[in-house]
Amino acid sequence: MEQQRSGLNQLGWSTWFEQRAQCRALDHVARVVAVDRDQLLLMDQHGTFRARLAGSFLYQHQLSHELPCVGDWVCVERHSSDDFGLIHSLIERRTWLRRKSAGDVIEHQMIAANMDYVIIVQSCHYDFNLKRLERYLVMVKEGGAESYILLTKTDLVEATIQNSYLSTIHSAGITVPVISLSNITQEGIDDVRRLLQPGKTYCFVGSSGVGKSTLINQLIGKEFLETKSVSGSGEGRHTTVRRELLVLDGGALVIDNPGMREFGILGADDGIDESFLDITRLAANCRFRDCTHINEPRCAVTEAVKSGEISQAHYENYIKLRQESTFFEMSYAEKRKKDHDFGKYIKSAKKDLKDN
Ligand SMILES: Nc1nc2c(ncn2[C@@H]2O[C@H](COP(=O)(O)OP(=O)(O)OP(=O)(O)O)[C@@H](O)[C@H]2O)c(=O)[nH]1
Ligand SMILES: [Mg+2]
Ligand SMILES: [Zn+2]
Repeated sequence: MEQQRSGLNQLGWSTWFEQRAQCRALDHVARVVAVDRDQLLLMDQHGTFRARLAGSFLYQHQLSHELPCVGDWVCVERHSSDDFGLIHSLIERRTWLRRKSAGDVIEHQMIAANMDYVIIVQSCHYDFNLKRLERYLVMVKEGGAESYILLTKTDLVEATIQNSYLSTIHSAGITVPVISLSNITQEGIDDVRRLLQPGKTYCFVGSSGVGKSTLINQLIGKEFLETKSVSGSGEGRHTTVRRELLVLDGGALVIDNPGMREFGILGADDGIDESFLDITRLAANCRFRDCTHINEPRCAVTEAVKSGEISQAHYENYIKLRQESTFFEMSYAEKRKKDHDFGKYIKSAKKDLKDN
C-alpha cells in the first residue's frame, strides 16, 4: 500500500525530501531515531521499529558519513511479519552536523542530520569559552542549520558574570539569539519552550555536564534521559552515551548528544595531539618553542623524518591536518572579515572590468 507521506510532516518531512526521495515501490520512508552499531531505531507516523542496513546498501557505502545517522530519512522495506526493517537507501541530507576525525585518514563523521537548529549549550559555571563557541557556530553554518546559544546554570554565578558573557558574545559580533537559563530555578526555561516549533528539529550540543539532558527532561516533563551530578567522582564523565531523537508533547523534535569530548571538535588540544603523540613529543626538542616543523633549523621533527624514525606520510598527514585545524579555529569574526574582504575584491574587480 502506498504510504501517506503527509503524515510524516510532524516528524520533519517536507517537499524538499519528497523531491529527492528515490525509494523503491515497496519501500516506506522513516526517520532514524537512534543508531546502535548495526541496528537502527526508526520512526514513522505509526511509531518506532528496528531496522538493519540491507547488504546491497552496505556493499555500496563504506565511508562512515555515507551511513545513516540520527535525524536521517531512509527508505525501508518492512513486512509486518519481520522483526527488522531493511534499509535500502538514504535520502539526501538537507543539513548536517559533522566532525572531522583525526588520524592518518581524514574522515568526516556525521553527528546528526536534518536538524533545523543546533542549540549550542555552554554553562556559566566554568564552561563558557568564546573560541569554542565560535568553532561550533562555524560548524553549524557549514552544515546549513541555524544556531541558538544557551547559557545554563545561571543560578551558580553572579548576574555580573552572566552579563559579562553576554557582552563578550555581543562584542565578538555574534548575532545568534542567546538565552540564559537555570534548570534549578527554572528562569529562562519558558523562553526555550517558546522557541521550539512543532515539526522542527533541534540538536543540542555542548560540553559534558552543562545540563543538556536535564533541560530536555524538563521540556519532556519527566526524567526520561539519564543525567548525573558533576560533583565528586562524576566530574568529566559522560552521562549521555547515546544520541537520540525525541518528540516533545508540543511537537518539536530534539536530539540529545553526548558531551564535547565524545563529540570531538577537532582542535589543537583535541584529536591531533592524540593521534600524533610521537610528533608532539619530539617537538619538545625543537630549537624554537613555536617551531612549525616545516623549515626551521634544528627541528627535531623534520630531523626524525629524515632519519626515518617518523614516516614521511605520517608527517605529511600531521601538517595537513594541522593546517585544516588552524583554519577551523579561525574565529567567526575572522571568517566574516575574510568574506567581507572578498566581497570588496569582487566589487572592485567588476568595477575594473567596467572601466576598461
Ligand atoms: N546548578 C545547576 N545545575 C544544573 C543545571 N543544569 C544541570 N545541572 C546539573 O548538572 C549535572 C549535569 O547535567 P546533565 O544534564 O547530565 O549534563 P549533560 O550536558 O547532559 O552531560 P552529558 O550527557 O555528559 O553530555 C546534573 O547534576 C544536573 O543536575 C543548572 O541550570 N544549574
Ligand atoms: Mg546528557
Ligand atoms: Zn620543529
